[in-house]
Amino acid sequence: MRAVSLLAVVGLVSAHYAVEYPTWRADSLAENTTYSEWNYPCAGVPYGVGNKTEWPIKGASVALDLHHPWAYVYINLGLGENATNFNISLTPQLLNVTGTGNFCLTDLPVPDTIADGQAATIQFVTGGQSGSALYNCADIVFRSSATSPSDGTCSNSTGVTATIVGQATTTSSGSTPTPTPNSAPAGALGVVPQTAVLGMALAFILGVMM
Ligand SMILES: *[C@@H]1O[C@H](CO)[C@@H](O)[C@H](O)[C@H]1NC(C)=O
Ligand SMILES: *[C@@H]1O[C@H](CO)[C@@H](O)[C@H](O)[C@H]1NC(C)=O
Ligand SMILES: *[C@@H]1O[C@H](CO)[C@@H](O)[C@H](O)[C@H]1NC(C)=O
Ligand SMILES: *[C@@H]1O[C@H](CO)[C@@H](O)[C@H](O)[C@H]1NC(C)=O
Ligand SMILES: *[C@@H]1O[C@H](CO)[C@@H](O)[C@H](O)[C@H]1NC(C)=O
Ligand SMILES: *[C@@H]1O[C@H](CO)[C@@H](O)[C@H](O)[C@H]1NC(C)=O
Ligand SMILES: [Cu+2]
Repeated sequence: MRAVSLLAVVGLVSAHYAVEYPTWRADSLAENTTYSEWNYPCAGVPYGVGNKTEWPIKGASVALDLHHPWAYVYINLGLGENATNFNISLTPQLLNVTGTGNFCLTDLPVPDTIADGQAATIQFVTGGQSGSALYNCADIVFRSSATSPSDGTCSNSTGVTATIVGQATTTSSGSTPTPTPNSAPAGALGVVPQTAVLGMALAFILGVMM
């Protein structure tokens, strides 16, 4: 096991998350590249490096491999080749996803104006306690004939659950979060005690070292 020096901690913080489906533009966690998930909008991976996945217009899903104890997760869509404006939200509710491992969202709300053959880029964003964000992108072509991977491929690991930020209700894996018109994030974004921050930092380190 590696010694937890300050340098190691800096390195460990770069463990972040992976996009399992659709195929990401490039492996932004690979150590032999200059890519970094800290970089907006696509982890420093230029357009054209990756392949395009044929992604269903109806019943579209995404799968992530999360490495942190919890993270805000939001997913945006930018239309066109080499999109730079990710102004369509596929997660209208800000999610706090707890647990590490596979996280799968199904039936994402793709706008019904999108036509077969439309090129686009999905932008994945995860946020932490400090407000800093981590990015990844996946390039796609919408296809009405395409189908998402079956449930076995896209599933939630045990203990991975999502809560809509600003809403008290916890949804367990397998259930769909219920939208609330008046959800206000203020309560959930309140002050966190210093001990919690320290605990989180340790959790980050331990979570990544396992
Ligand atoms: C980085 O390493 C991976 C696996 O070790 C390899 O497949 C890939 O080609 C390498 N990329 C570059 C840019 O060297
Ligand atoms: C793109 O697809 C080709 C052919 O399937 C594959 O060899 C290559 O590794 C893929 N590139 C990326 C970045 O996934
Ligand atoms: C994509 O857009 C960026 C920003 O406008 C530009 O720098 C880059 O050259 C474009 N890439 C391709 C492959 O068109
Ligand atoms: C989203 O961005 C695209 C590309 O810049 C633009 O054409 C479109 O009008 C924008 N849509 C909204 C709802 O802002
Ligand atoms: C995974 O969990 C989320 C949130 O709890 C839920 O919305 C989603 O449907 C689950 N995925 C699967 C494949 O059950
Ligand atoms: C997100 O969930 C984690 C774990 O349940 C919790 O510790 C954290 O405070 C939550 N964050 C917010 C802002 O609600
Ligand atoms: Cu990280």
